[in-house]
Amino acid sequence: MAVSSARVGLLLALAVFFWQSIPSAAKVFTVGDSIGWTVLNSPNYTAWTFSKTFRVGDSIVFEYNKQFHNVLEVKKADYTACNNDSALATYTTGNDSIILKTAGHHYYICGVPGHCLAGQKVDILVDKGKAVALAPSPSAPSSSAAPSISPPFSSSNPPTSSSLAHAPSVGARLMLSVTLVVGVVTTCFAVLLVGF
Ligand SMILES: *[C@@H]1O[C@H](CO)[C@@H](O)[C@H](O)[C@H]1NC(C)=O
Ligand SMILES: *[C@@H]1O[C@H](CO)[C@@H](O)[C@H](O)[C@H]1NC(C)=O
Ligand SMILES: *[C@@H]1O[C@H](CO)[C@@H](O)[C@H](O)[C@H]1NC(C)=O
Ligand SMILES: [Cu+2]
Repeated sequence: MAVSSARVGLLLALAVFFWQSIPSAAKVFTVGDSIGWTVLNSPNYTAWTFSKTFRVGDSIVFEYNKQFHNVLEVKKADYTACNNDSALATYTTGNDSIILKTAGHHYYICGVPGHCLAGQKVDILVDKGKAVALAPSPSAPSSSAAPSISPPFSSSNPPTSSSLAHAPSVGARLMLSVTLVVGVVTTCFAVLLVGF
């Protein structure tokens, strides 16, 4: 009996393994949520990033009044020093959607004098090697109810276009897992009957 239990456990582990290799859907994060990108009431964007997991393929959206703010992607030193004169990228539309294409830190500040020093800065740490499928489009944010399961393999390589293929819907994932579980149970019975 102990041997059978071990076998069942192994098969269940395999099912979980396959389930995890199905990429989860990309998420869209609005920086600051409903508060947006601002200096009013000194939002703490470090606190905002806590409890969030950013993955390659996810997007962040900066929403702000473009008369008063902008978004600069900067290097770490410029993030720390609030230096606005060597931006890696500049965004000024007031509704900037940025796809997180690489793992590691992505530093953003507002370039308007004083704003970064007042806390309008955010360090987005993107998980290593945990790519998700691309969001359908920034205008159609993926459901936050989507399970956030990461693939089991770790890789420091940026995802290729194939790994950014559309993710199966939650329904498809459910169907797949049901199929897997049915397969596992059937296999277990077969194993028990043959008694091998
Ligand atoms: C922002 O929040 C983080 C995490 O809660 C905290 O460590 C940090 O001191 C806060 N910063 C400010 C300026 O309050
Ligand atoms: C950077 O700061 C200077 C003042 O120090 C300001 O005139 C300029 O507009 C800022 N640049 C950006 C891109 O916000
Ligand atoms: C930003 O753009 C998206 C579509 O790209 C739209 O759904 C959203 O309402 C816009 N937000 C603001 C504050 O304009
Ligand atoms: Cu600003």
